[in-house]
Amino acid sequence: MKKPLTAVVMGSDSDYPVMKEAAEALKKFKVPYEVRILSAHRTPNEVAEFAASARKRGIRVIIAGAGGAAHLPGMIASYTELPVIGVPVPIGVMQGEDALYSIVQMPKGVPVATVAIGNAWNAGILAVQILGAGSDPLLDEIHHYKEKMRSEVLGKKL
Ligand code: RP5
Repeated sequence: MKKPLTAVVMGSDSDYPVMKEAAEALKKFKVPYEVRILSAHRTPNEVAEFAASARKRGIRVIIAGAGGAAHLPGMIASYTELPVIGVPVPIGVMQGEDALYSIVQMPKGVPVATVAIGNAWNAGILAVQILGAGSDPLLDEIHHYKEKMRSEVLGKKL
């Protein structure tokens, strides 16, 4: 595996069934990534260390998913200048509404780009688009991906 350009981080292994979609999207575009389990509440020191050193290790975009109080994406964004994409993971009685509000309500100056509840695939695609902003071939691949979606929708028969 090449040196990772993207990190897919989640608060618990119980988030993996949702978060693996982000990894699938990165794989589709051949973007090298690493996957980590780090918890804002259970392993706060390791989260800080990971986020503060990510750029030095060559990471360019971080995808972070969490459920419930969901402080992981925001906490990572506090420790790094890299763009962070947050994924609200649906768990418990609130099924991700709690996580969505937590992730999207970052204070001025510390943004986290937030995708829909459970839509880790879109986090992966957005990460490719961010990486692709400096690379025309990667943006061309996104263009083809969108064209394919367009023809799939137009080709649907009821
Ligand atoms: C959050 O708590 C995690 O992101 C996960 O969504 C949730 C529950 O974690 P577990 O109790 O399943 O480890 O921090």
